Amino acid sequence: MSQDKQVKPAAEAGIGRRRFINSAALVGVAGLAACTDKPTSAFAPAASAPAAGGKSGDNATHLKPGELDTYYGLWSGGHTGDMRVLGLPSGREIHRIPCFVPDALVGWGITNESKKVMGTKADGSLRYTVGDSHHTHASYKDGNYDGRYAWINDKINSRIARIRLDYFVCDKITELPNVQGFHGIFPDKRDPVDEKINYTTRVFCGGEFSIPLPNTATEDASKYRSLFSCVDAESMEVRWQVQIDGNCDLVATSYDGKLAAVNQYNTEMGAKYEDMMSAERDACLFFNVARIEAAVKAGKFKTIAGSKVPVVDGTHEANKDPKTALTAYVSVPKNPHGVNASPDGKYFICAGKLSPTGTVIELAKVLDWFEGKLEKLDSVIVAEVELGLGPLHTAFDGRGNAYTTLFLDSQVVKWNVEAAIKFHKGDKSAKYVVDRLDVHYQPGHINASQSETKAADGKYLAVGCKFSKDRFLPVGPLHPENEQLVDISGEKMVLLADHPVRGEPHDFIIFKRDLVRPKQVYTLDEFPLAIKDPKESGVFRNGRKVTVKLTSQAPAFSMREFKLKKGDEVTLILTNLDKIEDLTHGFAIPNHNVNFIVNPLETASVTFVADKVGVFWCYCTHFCHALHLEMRTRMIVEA
Ligand code: CUK
Ligand code: CUA
Ligand code: CA
Repeated sequence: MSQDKQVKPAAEAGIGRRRFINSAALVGVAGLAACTDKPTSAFAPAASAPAAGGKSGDNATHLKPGELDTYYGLWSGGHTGDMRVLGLPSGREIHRIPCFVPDALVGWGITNESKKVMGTKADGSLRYTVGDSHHTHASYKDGNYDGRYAWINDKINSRIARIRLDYFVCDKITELPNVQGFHGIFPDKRDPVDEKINYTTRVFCGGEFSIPLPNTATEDASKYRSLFSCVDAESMEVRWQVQIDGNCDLVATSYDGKLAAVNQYNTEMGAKYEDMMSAERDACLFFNVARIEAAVKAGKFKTIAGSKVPVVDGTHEANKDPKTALTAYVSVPKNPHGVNASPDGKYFICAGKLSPTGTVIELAKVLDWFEGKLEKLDSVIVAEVELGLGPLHTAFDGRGNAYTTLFLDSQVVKWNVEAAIKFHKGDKSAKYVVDRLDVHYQPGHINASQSETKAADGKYLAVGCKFSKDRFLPVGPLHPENEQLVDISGEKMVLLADHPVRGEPHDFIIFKRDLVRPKQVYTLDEFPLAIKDPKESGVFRNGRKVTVKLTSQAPAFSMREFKLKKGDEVTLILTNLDKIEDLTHGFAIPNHNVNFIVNPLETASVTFVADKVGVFWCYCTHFCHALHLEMRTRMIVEA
């Protein structure tokens, strides 16, 4: 970082720097947390920064009270397994959408409806209560977001969740069979064959960890394999998988729908990090989507024990002939991390991580190779240029510039892709590095407004800094992450703001607010169990199984008390008949582990055993009315 002049950008520092990162990168990574350099005041948030959109002189991130943000941001929640919704440029967190982990506010993992989405064991308890979400992406139409869905991964349990962007709720979760460490995720941007399908119908998922297939206690790691999975965007079923050599990390897709790619850092198929970084080069692995689907249709697949999903062979051995190949392994420098698609549709950029380089791959040439028109696969690489230390992820401004995070340098480097290609071709006068900006500290993901769409608008850049160190008031040993916002509307990047976030978002997308049309009131028809009239309320007994039907209308529940017998297995269904926007009620039962909310015209249900005799005041937990505290009903459990 430039406040510590000992560390120069790699492009200036030359070959010695490259050697350093090849041999000592992991030592460098391990030492980061102990880094003690203090930022100077020059790096404090720029109060007088020019605002994106041309309003110079005031801070673009400060919205006046009542003023709305112009962009939505969808952030992954990391270990909290949720998706977070931010407004930008203010950076205000507006919402959290629970997916993989129970959430006490809405009763996620408590209500029967949410448990069904999350998945349960035979005894009705949740299959998993932990998650680890990294990547979030949304559905496309005509190369831009269409506001239908977003998806998010759970690395721990290899689950993919879908979020409906009309209600901003998770409606489906699928567990990928025979995959461990499901990491990268990216929807396709259109169909590779059918002209009419110009929107997302598939979501691609990369398996990062290799395992024995089927999973046995095999110790020889060279026998482990990874799978690349395709999930149907509508049904959320796994359509097919590809067995590959090496592993998958991040995923990118092309605008023509023909190609998907993953960066591979463990082509060595090592089980220890020393083994995983033993080769000088790894790969960016391309998938020919139409050919894979044709192979599946033609029955050229196997299945792996315990799963019916077709698995095609994407290994080196089976894909030597370009004209029939399903996959192409493009050699890129050591342990690459991100792979990102440029908004002009021409390139994928693979960041070096353990190499200080960014690799630019021309997609037209990859397609030529698959047609047998390109002799050497290596010639799909049109640039491999030095960017700085520890390049990870890349964003774009739609004006030909790429922005790559440099984890070890704690910088963002802005570079011009066409200039980098010229430089690589031999024109050493081509200055491809446009600007460098210190960020605080050790950035991972980066994304610009509309970056991964054809409508990249080059206004804002968000940088997910993994370490915040001294940027916020200390709160004990656990520091927040620092999400920094940068104005990229001009030639120079301008740091606008720091936003603390709870650990640990990895990835995020930022898009214009008019691309989604959220509904703020449900309709009763969305819910098969809806109680449409308070008169349908009551206690309905079928032996020990009891159904309690209840509605809410501020400030009362439809029954002021209801009676049960000790030992009853109770299913309580609650419909909120208030139809006014923002009028949410809660429902809590003391000592029964029940608390959930119902939004306007929403229905939710819970099942529990009334195992204690007594009076239990069920009360509204969500402030709704002047008589909110009085909004209660008595559950009377008799012996
Ligand atoms: S990974 Cu976290 S910084 Cu899971 Cu996308 Cu690169
Ligand atoms: Cu209903 Cu508070
Ligand atoms: Ca490697």
